[in-house]
Amino acid sequence: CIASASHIISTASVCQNRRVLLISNRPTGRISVQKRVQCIASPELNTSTAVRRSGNYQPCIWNDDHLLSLTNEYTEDTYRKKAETLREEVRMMINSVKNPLDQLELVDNLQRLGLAYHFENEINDILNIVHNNSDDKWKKGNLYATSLEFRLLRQHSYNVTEEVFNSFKDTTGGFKAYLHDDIKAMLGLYEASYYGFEGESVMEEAWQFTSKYLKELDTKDIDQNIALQVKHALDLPIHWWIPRIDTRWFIDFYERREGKNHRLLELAKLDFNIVQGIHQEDLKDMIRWWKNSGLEEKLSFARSRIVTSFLWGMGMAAEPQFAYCRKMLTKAVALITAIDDFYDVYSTLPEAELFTEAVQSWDINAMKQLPHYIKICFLQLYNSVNEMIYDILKEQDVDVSQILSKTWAGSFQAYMKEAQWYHGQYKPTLEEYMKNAWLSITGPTMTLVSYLASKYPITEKELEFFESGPDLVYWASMVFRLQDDLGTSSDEVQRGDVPKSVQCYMNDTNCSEEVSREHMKHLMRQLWKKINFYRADTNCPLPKTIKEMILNLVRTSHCVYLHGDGHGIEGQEVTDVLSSLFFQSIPL
Ligand code: LA6
Ligand code: MN
Ligand code: MN
Ligand code: MN
Ligand code: MN
Repeated sequence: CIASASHIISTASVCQNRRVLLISNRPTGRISVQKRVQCIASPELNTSTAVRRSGNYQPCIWNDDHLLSLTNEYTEDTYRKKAETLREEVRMMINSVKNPLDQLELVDNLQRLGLAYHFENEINDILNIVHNNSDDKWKKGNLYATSLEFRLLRQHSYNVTEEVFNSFKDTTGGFKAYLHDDIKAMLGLYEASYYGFEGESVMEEAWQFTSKYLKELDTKDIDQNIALQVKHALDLPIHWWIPRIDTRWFIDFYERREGKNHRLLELAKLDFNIVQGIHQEDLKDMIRWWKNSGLEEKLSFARSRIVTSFLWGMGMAAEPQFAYCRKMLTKAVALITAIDDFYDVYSTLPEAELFTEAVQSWDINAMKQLPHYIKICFLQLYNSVNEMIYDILKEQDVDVSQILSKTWAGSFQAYMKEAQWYHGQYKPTLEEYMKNAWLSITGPTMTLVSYLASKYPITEKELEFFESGPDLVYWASMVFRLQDDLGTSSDEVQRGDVPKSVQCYMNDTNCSEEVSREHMKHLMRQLWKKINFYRADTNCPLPKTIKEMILNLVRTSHCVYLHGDGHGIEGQEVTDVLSSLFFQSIPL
């Protein structure tokens, strides 16, 4: 129930707390230096005798040299030209479609085929026309059409009410039972229900009604294309997939369709391959950077995950023009992954304290106090972040050093808190845990990096927005954390770590792990309603694309952790996804 979500994760108390964590000025200068010297003298800092855990992480499964040797014919100009010609043909086709339902289906297809970024004007024109159309004959009594229109308009932040579904409900208030005969409509309503806001009871009921139906559906006797669609939708709704993973799936799906448009399909495949060629070059850059950093060899205890790190960067910013953004995000994730293992697995508590202080001071002089083995990691972080600060100062004349270093420090302060809890064998309640865990998942850092590295003109208003600890980032981070815990906490707790959300809730309520996991899934869906709301909020100064990147961070977490710990353990499912996204082109 919704009440339990707000009860367990109280917004007000968390909001107050997070402001402090984000912007507090930590002691600097002489006082902390003295403290560090004391720490060095303590026996716990003896790096050779400390008791250390192991993450038991395997080496990265990708072979760097092989990946660096890849070449891609789709980076050639001939394909670009071919795509340009096809794009103009498709544009003419789009403009020739006049029936509202056909127009909406076309918009949906364009988006799911990964082509929306070429046709933004056309799509906006169609949605405007449909939204302002007072004639509703085309959708009256048609749940499929009504759901499609609702989903697309909500996705694009139009003001639409859940009341459009009232005519599909019977006198007792439930959805009409005969709707069961129409799988396509049920699927449509299911997908639409993920765009609900908090307190929208029709939307909640739509989800209950359709998800139960789809889960129980016997797919043996139905059209196999629809069966595939149902499975894909139950894995994740459209709203929660990383667009590009959905696109790779949808291209195959669309190809099997009866009434497909061959031009559209041809363009989708070609565009996918061209963009893949761009991503491959970005990824190769990142592999070279990571190899060159030497951190894989130097930090033997840490995960070396440059390819999956790139998945996060690509997941947040896939479009060709965001190469810099993708790369900055990839670097951030690769470093966060390694430093997270330092805090969670390898370091002693005093070592972790020194590292946290060093990042807080953002001072190269702090390096000399650090245990030797982690210096190289600190310096890589320091240089990478400063390099970004430099690029932005050079290109935009804006100094982002304060906000960026403080936000990074905020993530590590939250890591530190978890380390203290672990070493003190403290078991937080779920509420207490989440007050810290939305920061320790590094959502604020990742979203700030995406904004700063997007190359959009940086404005004071937007910087203030990020500094204020915005709700959009907060709720996105909450879902990201819950999803990470669902994917990783079994191993974490076994190896020795703080209880994560799943375990905290078990401690709080004495429930089984299974019940707790179901509760977390329930919470994630409820919290997405807040994300939907704050994304549509007109007070948010961020460009639409940046808001989309914030949502994409959450979506990437859903995809990476769909079948367990795709980031740390790199199971077959994630490996297959990575191959299909980055290494296998689609045969034309
Ligand atoms: C999560 O690992 C981790 F380190 C990541 C890099 C993935 C999520 C973070 C991003 C995208 P783990 P913990 C920056 O599950 O200790 O160990 O916070 O994270 O649960
Ligand atoms: Mn490797
Ligand atoms: Mn960890
Ligand atoms: Mn951690
Ligand atoms: Mn985790």
